[in-house]
Amino acid sequence: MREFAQNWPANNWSWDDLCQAVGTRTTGVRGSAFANGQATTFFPKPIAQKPIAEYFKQLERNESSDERLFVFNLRAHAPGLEHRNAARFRPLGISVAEIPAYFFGAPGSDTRIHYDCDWIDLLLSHFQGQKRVLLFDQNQNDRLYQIPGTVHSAVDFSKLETVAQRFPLLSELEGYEVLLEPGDTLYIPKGYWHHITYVTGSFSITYRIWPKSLTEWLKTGYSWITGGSDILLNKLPGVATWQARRRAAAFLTKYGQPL
Ligand SMILES: O=C(O)CCC(=O)C(=O)O
Repeated sequence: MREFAQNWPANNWSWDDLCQAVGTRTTGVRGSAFANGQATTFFPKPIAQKPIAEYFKQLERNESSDERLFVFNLRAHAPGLEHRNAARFRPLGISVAEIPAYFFGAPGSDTRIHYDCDWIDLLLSHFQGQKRVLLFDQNQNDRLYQIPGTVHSAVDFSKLETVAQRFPLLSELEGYEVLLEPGDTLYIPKGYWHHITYVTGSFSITYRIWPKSLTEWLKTGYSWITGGSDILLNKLPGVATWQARRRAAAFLTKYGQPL
């Protein structure tokens, strides 16, 4: 929806406003899961701790790096800003949870291809710069080399040219590509794979559309329980390594090649 979020307060925040709003708070910035050996990990782990305002200034200067803030709680770090947008979707007949998830990225960084584990419709509104999004339906799972038991693919989409030979089914992929500009909102249906490339320093806010039927609620509730327990279990010593080994073995069986 081109320009849907053009009148949102977030579209008027300058990098200076954002720096002032976060003050001297610090946070962990995330990097590329593939570069940091986290290809089978659920959530990317922070690669560095830094003042949030310093990171925002890097984005303003458009400094290339693989640093991102992923599902960032800007509301907690910048309570002085207006974070309520749920009512803005009402004219469309859409009811969303008033729980904004923020995503910041430097030019050249990317969010690895995945689909959201809670099996829910998403609305991603974009601000400040440009972002390229690739979208794929669930019927593309095998062509995307899904890692069994995860919402992730074995393919590093930031290096498509170099990895294409290793993953021949990629040549049969069918999907969508869109370049988001400030004020645009993208609907990502439940289960849709998304790969995000930050073309310039920019940020987005994602809202989740409440499930509409009992069946949808049951599926989302089940995904919250299984996804949540997976995240917690992986924090236990040894579990993440054991899971990685199990997933690598399942991948080899399924695709006849190592992960
Ligand atoms: O914009 C991004 O970097 C990631 C967005 C995303 O994964 C989501 O909204 O679920």
